[in-house]
Amino acid sequence: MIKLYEYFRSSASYRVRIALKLKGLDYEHASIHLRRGGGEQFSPEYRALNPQEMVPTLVDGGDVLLQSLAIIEYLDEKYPEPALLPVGLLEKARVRALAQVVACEMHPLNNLRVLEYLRNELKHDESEVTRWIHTWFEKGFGTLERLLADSHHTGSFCHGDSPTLADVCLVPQVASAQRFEFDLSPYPTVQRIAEACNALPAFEQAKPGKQPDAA
Ligand SMILES: N[C@@H](CCC(=O)N[C@@H](CS)C(=O)NCC(=O)O)C(=O)O
Repeated sequence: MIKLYEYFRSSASYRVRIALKLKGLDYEHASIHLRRGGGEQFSPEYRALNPQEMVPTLVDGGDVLLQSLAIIEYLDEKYPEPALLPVGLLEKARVRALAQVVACEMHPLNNLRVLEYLRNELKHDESEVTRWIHTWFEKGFGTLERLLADSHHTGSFCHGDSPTLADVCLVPQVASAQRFEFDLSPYPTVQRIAEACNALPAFEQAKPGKQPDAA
């Protein structure tokens, strides 16, 4: 049995949920509340599982896996249908690049620990923190829009007409932008693809508000 340690609002957890649901895999949900009691990710029990003190962590049998992209590629190799990466070498690289624009360049800058550091250590007020958040959304979504709008590989989804790792990363980032009231209207291709994804049951079921630990 697969067990996913996660938090409903965590976009890295959301990516793994989408992948599990696209592949039709059953899993046990384990809640790690990132805010309750100073953050359950810092408890000694959880730290023993994930020394990064972050969600998600996936446990498959006795094996512990960290990092959402590594987890998703593991699931994709172990359960190949439906494939989340295209076949060709260049096509795979394109999908991974789109996923990494989100996972490496956008998401880490607006992570909870970064925002808490801006607030609590550097004493920025909420308007400055919002400016920070929106700055990195603007850079990242601008990049994604150009990469998606300008490529003949883009179809109903980020790459062709079925969801890939790129869509699995894009949708949680769009949800996060909406939560932080960032205007997505300058990014019509991003919005169109997110809507196409959210029309699929796997994406719908993976939404933060649908999770057992949703506030
Ligand atoms: N690169 C990691 C990022 C994981 C991550 O940033 N998780 C966030 C939630 S989305 C977290 O646990 N934050 C806890 C904290 O900042 O204290 C992955 O893709 O799994």
